[in-house]
This record gives sequence, C-alpha cells and structure tokens, in this order.
Amino acid sequence: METKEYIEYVLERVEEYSPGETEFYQAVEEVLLSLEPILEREPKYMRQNILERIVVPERSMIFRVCWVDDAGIVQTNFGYRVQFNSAIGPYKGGLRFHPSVNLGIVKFLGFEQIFKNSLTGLQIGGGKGGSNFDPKGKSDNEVMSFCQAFMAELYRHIGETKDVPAGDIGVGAREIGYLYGQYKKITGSFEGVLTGKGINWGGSRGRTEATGYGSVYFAQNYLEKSNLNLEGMRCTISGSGNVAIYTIEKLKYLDAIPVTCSDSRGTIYHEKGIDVKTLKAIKEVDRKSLKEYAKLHPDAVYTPLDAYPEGRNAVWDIPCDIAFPSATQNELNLEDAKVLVGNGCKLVNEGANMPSTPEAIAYFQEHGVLFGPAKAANAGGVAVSQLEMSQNAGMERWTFAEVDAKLHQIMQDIFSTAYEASVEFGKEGDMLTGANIAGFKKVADSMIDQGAI
Ligand code: NDP
Ligand code: 2IT
Repeated sequence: METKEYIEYVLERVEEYSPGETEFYQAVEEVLLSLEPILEREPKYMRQNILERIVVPERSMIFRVCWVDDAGIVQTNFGYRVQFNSAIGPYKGGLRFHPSVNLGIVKFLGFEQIFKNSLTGLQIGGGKGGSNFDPKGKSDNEVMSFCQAFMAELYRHIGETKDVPAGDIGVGAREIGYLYGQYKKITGSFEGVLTGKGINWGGSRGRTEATGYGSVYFAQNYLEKSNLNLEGMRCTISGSGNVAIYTIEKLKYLDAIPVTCSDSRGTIYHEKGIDVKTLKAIKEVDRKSLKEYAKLHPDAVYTPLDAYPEGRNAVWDIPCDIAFPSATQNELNLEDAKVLVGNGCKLVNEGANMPSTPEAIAYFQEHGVLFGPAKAANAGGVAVSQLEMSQNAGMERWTFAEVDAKLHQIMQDIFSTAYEASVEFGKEGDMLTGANIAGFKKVADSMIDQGAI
C-alpha cells in the first residue's frame, strides 16, 4: 500500500468507528495528513500498523453522575475519561465541564494531548475527560455536589502513576479542590493524583499562569526566529478564562498591547490595552459577564455576541499584529482568517485547543502568516502540570522563579524541536507539520519498543 492510501484507509476506519464525532475526526485528519513525510521515510510505522493503533483510545469510560441541586432535585450528567495513549508515561490531560462536552469532544482533546505531551519532552501520556455539566449559574454548593459525585466514579480509574487529570474549560482551582477532597476521602491517600492543586496542599507555583505565559514564550521564540519582536505589537485575544487572562498579563509585562478579550456572550475592545486587574476581578473572583468591564472602563467597547453575524466573532475584526485564539475549538474560521490577513496579522498563536478551522489554517499558510499550532503553543500548561507531579513525587516545593525558568526552557525546546522537524522533513517553518511529526515520532517509537499491547 502507498503511504497516501494507508492514511486514507485509516481515516476511513476512523470515520466508520466514530460516527458523528466530527471534532475527533478533524483532529485525527490534521495529524495524519501531516505525517506523510515521516511515514514515507520510515516504513516501520506502516509495517507496525502504528496509525491504526494510535487513533484508538486504550480505554474510554462513560459514566452516570447523579448529584443533588440546591432545590433538592437529583440531576443527572454524563462523565467521561478517555485514556488515549500511555506509551511514554501515565495518562495526563485536563477535565472539561461544559454543556457541549460529549465523547467526540473528549476524544479530540485526548488525541491532541498525546502529541502535545510528547512534544514537552516529559514522560506523560495522553488523556482527557469531563462532563456536560455546566458550572455557569450554579452555586458553590452545587458545584461541590457535582464534583464529589463525579469523583465518586472517576477515582477508581486514576492514580499518581496511572492517570493524572487537571483543569480545562470550566475546571479551575475551585473544582480541582472539591475533586481532590473527594478523592482523598474515598481512597484515604494524599497523593499527586490531580494537578492544578492549591499551593497549600501540593500545587505548584506557576501552574495557574503556565498556559498563558507559555503561549507568549512560544510566540516570542517564533517571532525572534523571524526577526520580529513582541514590543509594541497589537494583540487580539479571545476568551477571558485561565489561558486568556495570563496571556494578556504576560503580553502587557513584555510591552505588547493586548486590546481584546471575549466570553461566551460578548467581546471587549480596549484600545489602550486590557486592564488585567479588572479582568481578573470580573472573571476569577465574581464569575460575571464581560459587560461589567465596559461599565468600569467607559473607553472600552463591548459588543454582544448576538449583535454579530452567526459564526463570526468581533475579536477577529479588530486589526492586530498577533492573534491569540484562547477560548475554544473552531472559534476562528476562514472568514475570520481573511479579515486577519487583510489587516496585516503576522502571527496566529493558538492558546486554545484546535481553535482554527482547517480552512483557516490553510489560508494562513498560503498567505505567509506565521502559525503556532495549539499542541506546541499551549503546551506550557501541561508541562508545568508535570513539574507539579515531579515536585509531589520528590516531596519538594520549587519557587515561582524556578518553575518559570523551567517553563521558559521547555517552550524554547518545544519551538526548536518542532522547527527542526519541519526542516528535516522539507517543510521549513511549517510548525504544524513539525509539531505533529516530532510529537508522533517519540510515541510511535515507544509503541514499537513495547510490542503489540
Ligand atoms: P476557562 O474555562 O478558564 O475559560 C474559557 C473561556 O472561553 C471563557 O472566557 C469562556 O466564556 C470562553 N468560552 C468557552 N467555551 C466557549 C464557547 N463555546 N463559545 C465562546 N466562548 C467560550 O478555560 P481555559 O482558559 O482553561 O481554556 C481555554 C482553552 O484553552 C480551551 O480550548 C482549553 O482546552 C485550552 N487549554 C487550556 C489549558 C489550561 O491549562 N487551562 C491548557 C491548554 C489548553 P465564559 O466566561 O462566558 O464561560
Ligand atoms: O489542554 C491541556 O493541555 C490542558 N487542559 C492541561 C492539561 C494538564 O494536565 O495540565
């Protein structure tokens, strides 16, 4: 079989075995199509059927989560954990609580996580989980009740050397706390089974900031390679959660000008630069809508999402030098890409997982826009999660400066590894291909070493 035929064959099987899982198919297609050069060069991967094996999770759990709301009514949600690949280490990846979560979403995220985690150079396999539970509008008590019920099932599948979940959309410090408390109560064991823990009970300094800071460090490396500099660059950011907030904070620190943020209801455009203190107070403390930001900063413009054409987001219409999509998947489409290119955008750096549609990515590449793919650009979060595991295992506590220095180095190494792979396989500067090939190689070689398991 020719390489192209083999890839097509595996993609057909994925479509057949995962009907309706469109995001999962999208993630698999992007990776598999970019692996052609390495599959051509190394026939062993096809001989060992690596592609057919790597697209199937080692194990997937779907479970019922029943919890009691404040009115005393029993509510039912779905819980998921997909343990995708353990070739290079224990399963590692976040939990997402959002009404849109289903098996296909969790599989897409888990699949991406395999290559991202491999790229960090650390010993972590790929996994992901979550629930269709919506924390929005719920009381702390309801969130706790849900988290306890979720962990009452999840605990039996995880462990510090087995599977180590963390946060993602809708899962932050509060949720990790409730989940950890319940794990400890059931198992009686105080161990590093989750990351993103509180500083007083085993968390790592710098984990909260890691994904956003790491995304900016990645952009810095990429710009430097292209003889550009962050200073004075106008940046548009989507999202206003963990990733977006710390991307904005680091951009400001480095004298770039982050001018936007958004949430599920609207967009803020603040020409003189987003005020991080206000943003944190609204989103991290009060958990309110960004509409509040414009009340406190009358020179900022708030555009509600429903005042915009379907499928468009006001963020991408603001002229910028760099775009940091940092909210959710498929939030930046071809139309957005055309506007960004028309406005002279130089770099798109993905803070979220799979935020750009395949058509948008192709358009950026055709028009010479630098493109930092998610599995490289946002890997700082999971990398510092592994540093948290490492500190837990060694019963150590590192300073913020130590963690930040390691994060700096890891992001630089991720950039170089992906860049060098792009050169080695004849696609210099194509970071998507470089990241996929470099992430794949280590996992595939380890799968071969470990035999048919
Ligand atoms: P948060 O829950 O902290 O924030 C998510 C933000 O995106 C919120 O502002 C939310 O709006 C907005 N948002 C979420 N879903 C949608 C949607 N369907 N439409 C419009 N807006 C939406 O999550 P994170 O910041 O942690 O995650 C953001 C992205 O980064 C995700 O793709 C995640 O997978 C990825 N990521 C996260 C990492 C981490 O360490 N946390 C690591 C690597 C990647 P609202 O405020 O209204 O809810
Ligand atoms: O997408 C991601 O990399 C995360 N949500 C972080 C995972 C982790 O284990 O820290």
